[in-house]
Parts: sequence; structure tokens; C-alpha cells
Amino acid sequence: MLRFLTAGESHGQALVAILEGLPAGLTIDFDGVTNELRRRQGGYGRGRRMTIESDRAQALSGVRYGITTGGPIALNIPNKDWDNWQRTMAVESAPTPETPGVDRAAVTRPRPGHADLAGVVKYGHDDIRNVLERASARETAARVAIGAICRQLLKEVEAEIVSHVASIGPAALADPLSVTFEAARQIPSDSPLHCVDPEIERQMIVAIDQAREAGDTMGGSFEVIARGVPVGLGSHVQWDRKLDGRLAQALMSIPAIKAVGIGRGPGVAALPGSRLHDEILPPTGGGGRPGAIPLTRPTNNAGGLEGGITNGEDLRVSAYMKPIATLMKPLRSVDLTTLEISPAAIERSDVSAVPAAAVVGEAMVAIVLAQALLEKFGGDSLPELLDNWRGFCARTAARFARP
Ligand code: EPS
Repeated sequence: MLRFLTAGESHGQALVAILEGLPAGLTIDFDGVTNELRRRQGGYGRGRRMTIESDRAQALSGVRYGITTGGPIALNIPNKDWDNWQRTMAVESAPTPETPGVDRAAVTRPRPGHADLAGVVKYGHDDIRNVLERASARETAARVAIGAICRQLLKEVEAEIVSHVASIGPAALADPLSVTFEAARQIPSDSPLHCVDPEIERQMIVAIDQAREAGDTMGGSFEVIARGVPVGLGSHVQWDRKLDGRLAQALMSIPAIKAVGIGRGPGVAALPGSRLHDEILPPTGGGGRPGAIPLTRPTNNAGGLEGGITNGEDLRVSAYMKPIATLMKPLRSVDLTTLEISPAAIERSDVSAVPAAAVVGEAMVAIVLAQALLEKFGGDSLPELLDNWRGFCARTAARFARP
């Protein structure tokens, strides 16, 4: 079983994560992990915090000479901003006069759309900071580090994951499903919003600029595309083994994501079956990639999943992000100490973070696919896993051999 946990507050000392269940013998490219963390920090519309941090995950265990041992991998991502927050976020005791940093008043005016109100009531806090520090999307840096390692495992079976931003507010691609894996992969890493269409991207920038000027925020949507995913991950036999359900849960757990689609997503409801379902046609010849079903699927409205099982077509998962809850021109709220109407609290924040959420989405898809890969092919070491995978590929190829 591959599992992970994260800990850490947005302005605490560090984010930490433990990943357990990776096979032994996987070479970890830590520069690759840093690169994913850097991608998450980018994107037009992010706030000042991202100019302070240069996230890097230090591995503390489970890896020796760069190769996994099979033991749990512990990762530590220090928060540089901790220097300024030591008084506010002191851990083991209340700050003393010697503790560096500044004092901050308790946060008492919950932001509509944030965990603030329900969180303080649930946990019995007076200071909303006890909730917002952990509810913050900063936690997703830890998930991106874990996801970066999972991607390296997936690479061993030739599976790769990319993403693209499909909309920001009203600026949207007409048909995100027409964006190919290759087109998404070729978006330059320094592109402002990771959109395949420069004209739509320009409109997206305008939408973010207008929101910033108005003290507002803007949501959007992105799509994650995985190519080379082995056939047969997930299962139709039980509700909690269906991979579409597991992907939806993983993506919905990203802060601010309010809807998830597979393949054509909500669009499936508007089409007749004859136009939606992806026909199955004979092989066109030529060598496919290992383990693929060598039949032809002219369309991929199903997004690579049928019956909760991967079918070898590109896996396509989209997610829809609400606008960030921290508004520089705040909505009305109530001060929880006086119960008087009052503008919601303002914390330093982003205007829009959809490209960052897309990178987190890639990480969550990588984690779920790595879990499902290990469930199907097992093995305590990478050679054992790969033997099992190659055996299945050979069996699939033999099954479709022409008599
Ligand atoms: C951050 C995500 C956002 C930023 C945060 C860093 O978190 P939240 O969900 O709380 O809005 O606001 O930066 C700060 C908290 C700050 O002080 O600027 C991230 O993804 O790293």
C-alpha cells in the first residue's frame, strides 16, 4: 500500500511529508522534485509570498545514495517566511520577549468561502489563525514533492503526466479535450498561465488584472493528461476501487476545487450515446507502446477510463477551481468577538492560482496512479514490479496476436 501524510502550517517552520510503500531500488532525481516545486510556485496572479520562498524538499530517510530502500521517505520543506512569523507561530510555548518576529492580533473576522468559520466552531478556537494556517494551500507544496517522486515511479512504466489551464474566469478554451498530450507538454515552462492558446492566455491575463484592480479574485479550470498509463489500473468490481472515483477524491481534496470531470466531464449529460461513446475498431498495425490494447479508439470522450478501469487511452481529468477566498476588497462578515457586521479579514494572498493548482493536480494524479500501479503489479523492489508489468504487457500482446 502506498500512502502519505503531510504536516505543517503556512507560516510554521516547515512542511513535512512521509511517503510509505514505494518499492526499493528506485533512483530518485531530487532536482526533478525541486523543479516540480518551482513549477507550483509560478503562474501569473500569485502573491508576494512566492517571491520569498524557493521551495526545496530535503529527504531525511528512506533513500540511500539516491536510491529508495523501501522504508518510509520523510521530506522536509522549510518555510523561509518562518523568520518573520516566529512570534505568531511559536510552537512549544508562547513567545518570550526574545522570540524574533512581530506580534499579530488574533484573526476574528472569517472570510466567506474559507475554512475560517466552520473551522473555529468545529475545533473551539477563538483565533481563526489556528484554522487558516493549516487550511492554506501552502500545504500543497508537500503534495507536489510526494507527487514528484510518484511520477518518477510512473516513468519506469513509461507513463507521463502533463497539464494545461483551460479557463480563468470568462476566458476559456472552446474545447479543452482537443488539446493533445503533446501540445500540453510543449507549453513553455515560463508561460504565464500554462494555456496552449496565446490569444486566450492574453484574455486570461486581462481577467486577472481586472480582478486585482478591483480587489477581487478569479478562479478557473485545468486539465491533467496522463499518457502511457498501463491498462487495467482500478477495478469495476467494488465502488471504492473505481479509479475515476479515486481520482475525483484526490482532485477535490485540493483547496478551492469544487468540481472534477473525467474525459468530457459534465458535457456527457448533453450528448446522445451514439455521439459520446468511443467506438472500438480493429488494429491499424504498427507497434503500440508496451501493454496497450492494440485496437483503435477514434475518440476519447471517456478520458481513458471505462468502468473505473484504465483502458490505455490518455487519462484526462479536469478540475474547476473557485476564486480564492481572501479578497483585498473584502465581503461582509461578522466579527466573532462582537457579532457586529464587519469586513472579512485580509491575509496576504494570491489573485489567482489556477496554474499552481494544475501542478498540484498533476501531483495528485501521479499519487493515485502510483498507488493503483502498485496494487496491480505489486513487488517490494522495482525489478520485481517491472517483471510483473512486463509479464502483463506480454500477455496482453499475445491475446491480440492475429491467428
Ligand atoms: C501559498 C498559497 C496561499 C498563499 C500563501 C502561500 O495560501 P492560502 O490558501 O492561505 O491563500 O496565500 O502565502 C501566504 C500565506 C502569504 O503569507 O503570502 C502557497 O501555495 O505556497
